[in-house]
Amino acid sequence: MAKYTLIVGTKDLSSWSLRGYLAMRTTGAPFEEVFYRLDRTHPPRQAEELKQYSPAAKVPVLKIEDGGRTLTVWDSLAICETLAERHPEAHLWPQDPFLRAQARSYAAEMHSSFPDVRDQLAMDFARTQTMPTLRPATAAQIARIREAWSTALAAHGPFLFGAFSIADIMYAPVVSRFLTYGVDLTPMLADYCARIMALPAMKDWRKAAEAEIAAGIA
Ligand SMILES: N[C@@H](CCC(=O)N[C@@H](CS)C(=O)NCC(=O)O)C(=O)O
Repeated sequence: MAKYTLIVGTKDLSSWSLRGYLAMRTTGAPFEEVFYRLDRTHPPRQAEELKQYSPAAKVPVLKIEDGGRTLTVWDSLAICETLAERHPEAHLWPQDPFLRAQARSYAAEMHSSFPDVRDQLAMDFARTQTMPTLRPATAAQIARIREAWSTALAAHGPFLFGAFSIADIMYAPVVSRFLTYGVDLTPMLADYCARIMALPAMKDWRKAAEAEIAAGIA
């Protein structure tokens, strides 16, 4: 059996790590977790330290040891894709090709877009924060996310494409951000956010984020 090692950053803050973690948990496969405390006070040192895990010097990173070979996969979407391929039984993508193509569009849009939401509503998983004065670009990106979620949930539900998939994984940190900052949500979107936060893996992530805050490392 393959040995998986997932390197994740500070759980209260590392939105990309959360995606890798959710994908790993969804497979049901055992894995070892390596924690790296993100520290923005010394970027060169951090980059140097992160290079021991991947050439991109970012988390998450998935190390796979299988059949005498070792493979390093970095970038959350590549980790999701690799795990989907290695664990077809986990149905990380929808089984229907039409829905799968749409779910891929959602995941890719999330992965490549919404820079102002990331900047102004930074993930702070286990805290609540005051909503900042939103730039027009941030407000427009929030509106786009609300629209995307509403369209998918109205057509498929209870997750974006029916069963929980990589599309939901990619948006899970946005769910956390929306709740942290109190973004206005319709009842359908509020239910969706509650459903995501109730996932066992999200509850475990929250416990760890709370422990980081209590320990003064987040
Ligand atoms: N596109 C990457 C982004 C990864 C990323 O930016 N990770 C952040 C933590 S959330 C990081 O490692 N930052 C460390 C640094 O930039 O020094 C992904 O999808 O995994």
